[in-house]
Amino acid sequence: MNKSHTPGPDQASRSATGMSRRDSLKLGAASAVAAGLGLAPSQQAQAEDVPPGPPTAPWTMPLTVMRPKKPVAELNPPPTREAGPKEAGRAPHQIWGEPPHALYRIVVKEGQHSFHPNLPTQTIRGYDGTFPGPCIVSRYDEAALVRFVNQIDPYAVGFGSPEISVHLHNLHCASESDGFAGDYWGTLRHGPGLTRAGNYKDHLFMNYYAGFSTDPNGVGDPREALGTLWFHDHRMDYTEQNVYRGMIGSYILFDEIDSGNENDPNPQALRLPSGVGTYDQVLMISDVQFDASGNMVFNPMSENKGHLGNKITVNGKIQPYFRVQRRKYRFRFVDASVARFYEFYLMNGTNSEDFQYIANDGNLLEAPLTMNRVRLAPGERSDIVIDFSKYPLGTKLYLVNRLAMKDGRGPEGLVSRGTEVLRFDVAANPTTPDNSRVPERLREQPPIDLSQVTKRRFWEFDKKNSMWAVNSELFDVEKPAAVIPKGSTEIWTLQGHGSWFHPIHIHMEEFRILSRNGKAPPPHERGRKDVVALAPDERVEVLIKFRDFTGKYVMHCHNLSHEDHAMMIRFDVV
Ligand SMILES: [Cu+2]
Repeated sequence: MNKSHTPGPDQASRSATGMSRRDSLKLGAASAVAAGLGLAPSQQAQAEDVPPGPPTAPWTMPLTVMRPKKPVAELNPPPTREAGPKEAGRAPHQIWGEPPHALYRIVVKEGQHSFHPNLPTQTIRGYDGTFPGPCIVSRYDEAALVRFVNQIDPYAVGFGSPEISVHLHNLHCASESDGFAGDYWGTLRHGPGLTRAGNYKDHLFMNYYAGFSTDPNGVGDPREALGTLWFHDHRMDYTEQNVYRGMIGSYILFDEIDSGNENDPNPQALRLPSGVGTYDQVLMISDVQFDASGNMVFNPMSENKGHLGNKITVNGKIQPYFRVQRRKYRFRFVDASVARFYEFYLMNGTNSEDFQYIANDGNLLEAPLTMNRVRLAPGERSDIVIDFSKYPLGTKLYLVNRLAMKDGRGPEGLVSRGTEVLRFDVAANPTTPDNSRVPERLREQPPIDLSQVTKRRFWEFDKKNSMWAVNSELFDVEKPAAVIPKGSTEIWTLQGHGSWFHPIHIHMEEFRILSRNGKAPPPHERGRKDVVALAPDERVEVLIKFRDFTGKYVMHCHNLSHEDHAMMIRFDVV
């Protein structure tokens, strides 16, 4: 183990909790958790090295619809700028004025979850004890304060860690609320980024557009608006296990342009299909591995390749159906899987159907694209609009993943048939007129301006002594690999090596892809992004600014096994 990768203060005392992959490598294969590696016959083309899993009858239950979580009237004790006496020892909120406007309380705890009626109920660990966790709907004109209460038994056994660090993926966010990998906490233990353990931790999401601190009006740039975000665990060394066990949730941001109201009289409003939980649907995609008896398993000894499941779940269900009206719907895909890439097609019989592709990584494009596929790497998001008015009542359409993966190395290519993961049943005519639309112009993008670039940095993602490394170094939670003056604009070169894919995610700020192997990125990647899937030996150049907030952040591979296996850097904005 690299000496620079300092364990947190809790780790020496860890006993009953799950091992990290690094722990298990040290202990050797004999300590591996026994796991049945099952695979459904329909998925054999995707993972031929994994034996079949338990059969599950398709289309036996409806899609779980993600509806907005309700805020609470007050929190007790009330939130404060400095961490409260029973709160995990975080740094003070960088911005603190009026009491925040929407308060949420999310309890992180064990829960009983059914992925499918043919399988036994599983003990998951998630936000509010559900898989996936709740959906928070927020707006750019109001801050949200989310109190995460950790009720996981600090002596809990099995895979995963009772200490957590919640990251809201994609938010332009102050460091103390970003879920830094070393800021993990439970009721007994804490990571090196915090001063003490606690019962809860408040995350303040200001929902400011990037650039607010240099905008004379303090508003920031609406061209930087974010839309489809998700939160998940980020606890150093255990992120994969905690995410796999259920610590995922969604967060949606609206503003005046993407207002979440298809009947909005404001001429600025896009009037995209609206109503989170009605015509605006979050689809969180996770693959889960079940053994022959139908139990969810995780093998922390899977050679740190990346963990693949044998069943693909959509909002926590295997092959659900969704009854739709003959009208337009917005779907927000989130690849919440720990290692699996997807390429989804909308199949009508043997035809793959077109739809409007409107947002990549949650960011509306300048103009919609007509596409017939959604490709996602772990951490990526895509928003599409499907117009079901084209199809007669009774039509059944299937969302099919055709991207094959044998292991965590990366996609192998397309298979002809693929795996059906969700069925759309065109079941009714609209009960009210569909006033939604997909306008020809969506959201203007900030210009790509290279004149402000002050620094170039080079980051190479490769293996080093059987561990995943960045520039040959393992993650050092105490030491920044880059110290960046606030307000800087930089070009980062991300270089892959070998035969592995690495989906690279940078916290705090989005980037623009300047080139992929010297060529322009494909049209759907020309907006702002926060994850870029680096193909083997690929070189990607991105333009990125570091605005508004200071503190410690991370860049890492979003194949969570690679992340836990130290393919991560800390960078500090000062
Ligand atoms: Cu990777």
